[in-house]
Amino acid sequence: MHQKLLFLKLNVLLSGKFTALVLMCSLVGCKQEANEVETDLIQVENYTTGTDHVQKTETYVRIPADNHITINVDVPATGRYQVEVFGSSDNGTIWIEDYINNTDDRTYNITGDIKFAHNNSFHSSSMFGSPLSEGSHPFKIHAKNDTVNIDWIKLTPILVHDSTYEVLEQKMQGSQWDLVWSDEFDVNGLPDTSKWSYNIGNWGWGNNELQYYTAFDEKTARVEDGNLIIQAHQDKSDSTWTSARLTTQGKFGFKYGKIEFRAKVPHDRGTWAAGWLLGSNYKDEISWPYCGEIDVLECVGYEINDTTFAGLNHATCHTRKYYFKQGNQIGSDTTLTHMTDSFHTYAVEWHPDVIYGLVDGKRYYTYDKNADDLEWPFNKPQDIILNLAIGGGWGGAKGLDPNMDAPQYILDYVRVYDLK
Ligand SMILES: [Ca+2]
Repeated sequence: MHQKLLFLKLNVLLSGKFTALVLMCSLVGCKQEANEVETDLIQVENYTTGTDHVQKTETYVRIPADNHITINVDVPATGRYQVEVFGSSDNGTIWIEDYINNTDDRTYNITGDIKFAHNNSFHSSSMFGSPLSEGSHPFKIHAKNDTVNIDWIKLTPILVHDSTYEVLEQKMQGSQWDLVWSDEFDVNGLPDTSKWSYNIGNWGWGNNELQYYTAFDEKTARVEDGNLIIQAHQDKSDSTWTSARLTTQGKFGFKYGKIEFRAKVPHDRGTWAAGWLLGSNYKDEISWPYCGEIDVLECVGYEINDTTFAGLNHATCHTRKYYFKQGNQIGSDTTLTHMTDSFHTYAVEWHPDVIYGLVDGKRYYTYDKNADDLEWPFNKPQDIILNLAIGGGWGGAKGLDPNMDAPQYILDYVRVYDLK
């Protein structure tokens, strides 16, 4: 029931955010993994294929904008990784595509844009939290905006995937809702580690989101006066954002039931608050959307009026048959008042053959079970996730409010019920 942590690499420890995580983890009794997973520098000049304009020297590869190379990378264990690149560019960035088992012809961007300082000298640049499964992966390294020179890349494990947890399966026959699991957020301080673990990093989370999710940091996630507060902050020196993403992954999986989030959401343009469910068998981008996703509370700031706080909540199910990258996801929205200054209860009733979305007890969304696993992966456990993103394909579609100052996503409780 603990997170296995693989933290001992010196270059990881040199990062302040990760040093804090290691220290806090030892305080709360997480176990550090003794067997360090070793990874080597991957010399990119040994690439297998490249587009026509790629040039190779003895020590590095020159990739013009909109070109790429493919190189095989051995991932030693399923988990989350730091992806470090040693390279240079004047105005270019790179992004890495995991091309493993790409039978769907999708784009598995596992790093977002990795930037370089504009001085054209070789240096190291990293993204954190990339989800990868064990095995040999063909990576496509893409250059964007300008030519990029790359000498090597390196993967360092941050967290090994933990798939051992308790599954709570709810009965869904009867007329009375009965509480089976909750966090009422009534003990001040860091969130309860018997219920929540942290997703960490800044790899873009599949949506080009801007924030770095930190862990064990009361600045980004704390319980205060009966509520969980997830708060985003912008570093004034380098303009980067931090926030938090909590998950029951590795602690509790849920199958069926009513799941409620009582929450206030931020109204600032550029924010994206979410309370949702993700299939417990998610382990890398290839496993999504086969694992299924049920979005219960999804509110983007630009849809919420800055004065009245009236706006929209969205409920959506993503499955291999229907999901947003195909543009055919099945969702619905509902209008609400006072979303930022008063609590509303965002809920889903998940039955073996149908999912309903509700706000304040009023049903506004239905997703029906259909033929097969591609349409209905919802007969397997799902994890609960709470996060506040900044920017990204949806939340950032209208830009960021330049005056936004430390927006808060406030949850009074998360509750799971069965029906009997
Ligand atoms: Ca509470």
